[in-house]
Amino acid sequence: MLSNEIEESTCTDPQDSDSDDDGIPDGVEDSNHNGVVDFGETDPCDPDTDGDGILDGDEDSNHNSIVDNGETDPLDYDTDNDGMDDGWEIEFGLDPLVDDADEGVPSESEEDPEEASSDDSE
Ligand SMILES: [Ca+2]
Ligand SMILES: [Ca+2]
Ligand SMILES: [Ca+2]
Ligand SMILES: [Ca+2]
Repeated sequence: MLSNEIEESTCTDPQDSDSDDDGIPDGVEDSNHNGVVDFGETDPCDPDTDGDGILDGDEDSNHNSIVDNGETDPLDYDTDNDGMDDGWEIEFGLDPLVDDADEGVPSESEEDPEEASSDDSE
């Protein structure tokens, strides 16, 4: 049985340019082509590298391995750091690129204490 040691260590198939079928070619995900998922690279064996429920190829919609304007970060499950996963935000109609954590949560606890004492008429 012939085994290719390099290919054996990863899931990547030389016959398949997109092993995890996330839309981004293996060679773009493993941008330095060393068979290792380095810092800043998406995993060519995992269609959802950050596990936020959105495929890498949907986050990096133009498949260039760069987080462009309007794209979520395939390496950050919470691109806008508002505490909600990108996939969760999309599911609930929020914008994963906008911190909308306190949207709809009223924070009107500030009342002017001088408003209460209005007995000093002119
Ligand atoms: Ca891929
Ligand atoms: Ca993802
Ligand atoms: Ca991109
Ligand atoms: Ca978020």
